[in-house]
Amino acid sequence: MEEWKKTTCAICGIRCSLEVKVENNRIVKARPDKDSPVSEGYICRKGMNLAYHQHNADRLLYPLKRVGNKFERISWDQAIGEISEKLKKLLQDHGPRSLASMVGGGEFNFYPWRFLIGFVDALGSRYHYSAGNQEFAGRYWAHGLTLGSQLLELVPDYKHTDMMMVFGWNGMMSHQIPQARRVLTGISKDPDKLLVVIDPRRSETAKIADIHLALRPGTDALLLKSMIAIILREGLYDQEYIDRHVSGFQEILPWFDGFDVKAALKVCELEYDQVFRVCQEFTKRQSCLRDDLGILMNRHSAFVSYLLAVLLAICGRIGVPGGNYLVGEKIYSDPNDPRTWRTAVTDIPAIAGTFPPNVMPEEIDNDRPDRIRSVFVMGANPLRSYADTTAYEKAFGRLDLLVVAEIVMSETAALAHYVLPCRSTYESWSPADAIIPSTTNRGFLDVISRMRRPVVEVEGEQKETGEIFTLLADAMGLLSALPDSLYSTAGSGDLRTYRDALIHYLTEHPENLNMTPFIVAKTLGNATGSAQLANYFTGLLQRSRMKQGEAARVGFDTGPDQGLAVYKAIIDHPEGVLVGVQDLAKNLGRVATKDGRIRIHAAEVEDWIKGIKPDDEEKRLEADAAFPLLLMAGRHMDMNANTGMRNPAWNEGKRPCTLAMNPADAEKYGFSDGQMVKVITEAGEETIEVEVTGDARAGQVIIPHGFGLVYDGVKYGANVNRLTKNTNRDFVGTPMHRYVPCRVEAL
Ligand SMILES: Nc1nc2c(c(=O)[nH]1)N[C@H]1C(S)=C(S)[C@@H](COP(=O)(O)OP(=O)(O)OC[C@H]3O[C@@H](n4cnc5c(=O)[nH]c(N)nc54)[C@H](O)[C@@H]3O)O[C@H]1N2
Ligand SMILES: Nc1nc2c(c(=O)[nH]1)N[C@H]1C(S)=C(S)[C@@H](COP(=O)(O)OP(=O)(O)OC[C@H]3O[C@@H](n4cnc5c(=O)[nH]c(N)nc54)[C@H](O)[C@@H]3O)O[C@H]1N2
Ligand code: SF4
Ligand SMILES: [Mo]
Repeated sequence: MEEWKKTTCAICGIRCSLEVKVENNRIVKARPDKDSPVSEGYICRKGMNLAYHQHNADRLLYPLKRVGNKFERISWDQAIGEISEKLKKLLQDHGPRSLASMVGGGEFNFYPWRFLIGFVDALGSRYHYSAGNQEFAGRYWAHGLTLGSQLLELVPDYKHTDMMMVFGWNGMMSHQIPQARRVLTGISKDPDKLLVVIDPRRSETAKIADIHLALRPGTDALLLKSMIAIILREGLYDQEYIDRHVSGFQEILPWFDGFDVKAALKVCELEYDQVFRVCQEFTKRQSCLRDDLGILMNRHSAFVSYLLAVLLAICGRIGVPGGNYLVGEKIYSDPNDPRTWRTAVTDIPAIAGTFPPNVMPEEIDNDRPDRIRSVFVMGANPLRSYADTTAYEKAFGRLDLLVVAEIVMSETAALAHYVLPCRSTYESWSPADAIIPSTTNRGFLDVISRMRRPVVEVEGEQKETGEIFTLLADAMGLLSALPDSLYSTAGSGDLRTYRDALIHYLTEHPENLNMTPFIVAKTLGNATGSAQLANYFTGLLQRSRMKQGEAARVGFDTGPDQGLAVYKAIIDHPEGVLVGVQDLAKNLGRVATKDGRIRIHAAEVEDWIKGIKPDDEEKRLEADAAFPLLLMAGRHMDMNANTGMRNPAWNEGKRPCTLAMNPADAEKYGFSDGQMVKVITEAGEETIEVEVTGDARAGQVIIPHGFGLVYDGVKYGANVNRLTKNTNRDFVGTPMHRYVPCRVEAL
């Protein structure tokens, strides 16, 4: 009999609701879930091919220990015992600063992060490296200054907007907002709406734009400074909004005084009239803005994010219908606070509590006594995902302890001392919603929750990541004796009595509050078979004990059992349950600066903004004779899913990993389609096949990321991060992957 089970896609951060067909414990097909209020029947090619992610030859089944050049299968007891002994010794000899965590992109199975981070925190280290920091650090930094919180995002209200302006985002390929292709083609086709795309090349999104500003790569700072200067000079800004919600307006005026807009736009290779028209439309319409890696992983990353916030603020587009709404948490790692940890060698402060993967090799590969000596990796593959594979190989070779919690034998796991096999998303309980607010076409930001349940059984000894780090925490002596009441109520099957016992225990022992996830995992998790489900339950209880704030619960009683009722509804409805509605009229109340105003003047940016001048930028942009082309190192397209789709069979018959080159460059340098070439950069070289295509702008070549994986022992495609130098980064540590000087040579 055909069995379709409801779950969600874990291949990108959007997490569309899906149904999967399971035969003999294998996912054989995936289709969109039409019942889901989140994705409303939406799916993309990656979701359709989910089975390649779940079932592949590299899946890990047992704990492994490296002995010489080989891995040996060991028991869980041995793995946990040996890792904890080694770690205890390292911490004793070198202190907590010698330990770091590394978590990945937020795709797949993001929920267990908290266990690794909680584990490392409890051992006294604040060195949390994350993929998020490698893409968003600049934005976090800018939003910390302007909005008072590094984790507040400006999410476009694309349902009500009549103009979406896009900087360096190729949503038609990468998604990044729910149902991206539907939304973008909808705006594009509507004669009353405008889609403006700012991208050096004719990306898939640029192709459907009403206006495409094909600026020269790396010149967004000049363009933004020009746009703001135009808006100020022409009086196009929203004075009433500024008076009510913005601080520092008068103070920023001198930054733009006398700025030569025409000369600047010439450097950007853009027409003044066209940019002027975009400014007029943006200020007169219910406009919103969306930016992404094209600017985040590019020159002046953090400052460009700052200018975007200034642009939105002076046009009155934050927290208003059709504009950008504030979504996210209140977190600010103040770089001026001595309690904020900084990296030892590269002196980079934590941003939103995390550190950039770009600097990790330097933090390990040095001779300081406080260098990093042990790293725990979970859900990340730094040996393919982060800049400078060569630097990583060397640095990881110097670690005393590298533990990788993975579902596959990744390139990073292959270097580990211990590899711990995790259950995949489809073998565990894992909440689907946390990062991206679910926006449906009901017209406001609904809060919808979904919980994924196991749809297939494990075929080996894999454990939930939450359980693995609970075992490690216990072995490290971090879980003090817990009262019998927690075990007995956990085993009773009555969640109410467990809840009461837990609240009682934590009230008596507030010092153990930060160990709650592990306490819950060890008691309720063990009794019910899932550390992650148990924690989800207690998480909901906590929320219901708090005031709901903007997200007033819909349709649930507000009594003491509210959390339990919500929990049951979510378990029963994997397609999603509406648990709250944000009051958008109060959205601007989320601004977390001291006076509650969007702060557009900050001393930190003054010198830089003044220094952005056409002549100086032109000089900085001049190509080095040895590296005449610009490599866009990493393209997010339909044939990659970061490093999460290892089996190359899902792309059979396609050309997934090529060097995209404009026909003009192919002719200039004498390359032909299909020819094998060597791409050379400051960091290294890699061999790849040329694809002659208008997808690349003249002077620019493109390689996707997520390839060069060694699947079932064979490498396929080029590893773009062999070509990226870890030191080619912004001051906050973000890699300049969209701006890598290179040359191409025939083989
Ligand atoms: N040059 C270049 N490099 C890039 C980019 C680029 O544009 N250019 N893009 C970057 C971006 S934006 C990102 S977000 C990063 C992402 O890079 P990473 O942070 O490395 O994340 P992923 O490749 O998404 O997944 C990493 C690992 O998680 C494992 N995994 C999957 N499911 C589970 C699970 O349930 N449990 C556990 N423990 N592990 C699991 C996968 O097997 C995979 O090996 O790549 C970056 N790398
Ligand atoms: N299919 C697929 N989808 C994915 C992923 C994947 O691996 N595969 N990964 C996911 C992840 S983790 C992420 S972070 C997102 C990333 O999603 P995106 O940021 O949309 O991905 P990119 O392909 O880097 O697209 C950025 C755009 O910026 C443009 N660009 C390059 N240089 C410049 C410049 O100087 N200025 C401007 N204004 N634009 C420039 C590029 O031409 C490109 O069209 O994708 C997610 N979705
Ligand atoms: S958009 Fe993302 S979540 Fe949705 S099907 Fe595609 S890969 Fe999966
Ligand atoms: Mo990403």
